[in-house]
Amino acid sequence: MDFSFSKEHQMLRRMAREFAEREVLPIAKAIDEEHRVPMDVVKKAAELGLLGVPFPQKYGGMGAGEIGYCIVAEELGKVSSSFATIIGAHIGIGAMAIYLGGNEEQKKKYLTPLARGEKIAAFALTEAGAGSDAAAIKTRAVRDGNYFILNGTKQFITNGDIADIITVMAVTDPSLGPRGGITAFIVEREYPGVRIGKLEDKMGIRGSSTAEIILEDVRVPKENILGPFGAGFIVFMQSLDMGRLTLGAACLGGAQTALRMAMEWAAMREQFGEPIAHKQSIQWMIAELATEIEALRSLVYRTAWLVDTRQPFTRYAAMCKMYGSEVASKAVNIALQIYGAMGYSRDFVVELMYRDAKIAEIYEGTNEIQRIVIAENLFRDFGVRIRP
Ligand code: COS
Repeated sequence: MDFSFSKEHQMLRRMAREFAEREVLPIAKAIDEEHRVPMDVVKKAAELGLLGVPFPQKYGGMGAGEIGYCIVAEELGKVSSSFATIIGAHIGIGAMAIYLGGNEEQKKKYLTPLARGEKIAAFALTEAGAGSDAAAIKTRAVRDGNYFILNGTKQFITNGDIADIITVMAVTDPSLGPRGGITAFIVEREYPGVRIGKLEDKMGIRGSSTAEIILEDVRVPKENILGPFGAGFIVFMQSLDMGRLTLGAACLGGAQTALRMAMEWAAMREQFGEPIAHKQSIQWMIAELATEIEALRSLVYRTAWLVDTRQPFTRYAAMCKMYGSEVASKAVNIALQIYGAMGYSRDFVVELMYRDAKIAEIYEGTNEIQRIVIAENLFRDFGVRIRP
């Protein structure tokens, strides 16, 4: 399986797997039941460098690129979607926005402590009226001398309540829309006027937190503009491209665990005097799922390679997210079906995995939005715009 990975990447996988199995797996069920973010384990991940995997060493990162980060996301996804979500929101979109859009000074000041895991990041785009329609945000940033005054409410923000540094998308010119009218800002949690509102009580990924962030007359220095003024929509879309790829990697991990568990159960569970693995109906489910997992693995690592070799990858990241989440959902559905009534019981972890899987079809852009992104990208190659 690892034939094309470098020695360093293979070592990283071993380290991430060992960490995931030793530190995360044993608490996966408890953090779901207690609806608790395991900050102690996040700290241990930081000590190993796992909170800065793709970022260059000069900014406190591991320098392992997107391939390295996908490896870590896959290994974490195997044991806990909650934990993979915490790390994904921190690295994949929160800190990533600073890496992609930030200037040298911002990278030194903000990315470095994030990559070292001394601080935690969140990515604040979504609002009550702006989910799939990201450009419909209402959060406003108005210039006041050397500052911008931010007002608005961000919703469903992963890590919202634990983040020290929040990348925020706000409207700076309502007449211009996503082309020039939206600017990205780096907001410190400690700035006066930043408040945490409602904490979501969720169906799954309950070991991660999802919070409302309220911004009331928050004074943000103009040095904290992320990327060119008016280009915040692009910075955020580019960050989402990265996040979508690594979400696909986490789904790859989750799907493999579901397949393994389904097979172990099918080999052990006897009905009609023999293991149910002897039944063709079970074999077909397993064969089909294993094939899709292999296809997903190829898609994820090829896309990561495109990123690391600086080639266009937007459409492939959307494919990773869409296909990955659908394979993961199918995998947990098959595992639960094979477990039967046992899988529906909270005594077994399959029930938790089933609840955890659904969100990947929704967050970081619904799978319907991913289909639009893929189709638009494909038609653009033919010189055709499929939207007005
Ligand atoms: N990379 C670089 N630029 C991008 C881009 C990307 N991935 N996606 C869009 N842009 C650019 C476009 O090229 C366009 O500029 P030009 O017309 O000059 O080329 C500009 O941004 C506006 O793009 P578009 O017209 O496609 O904007 P829309 O408002 O129609 O929105 C979608 C596009 C639907 C794709 C976007 O709103 C989206 O991704 N929505 C989902 C949001 C999401 O993922 N939410 C999850 C919550 S955050 S975890």
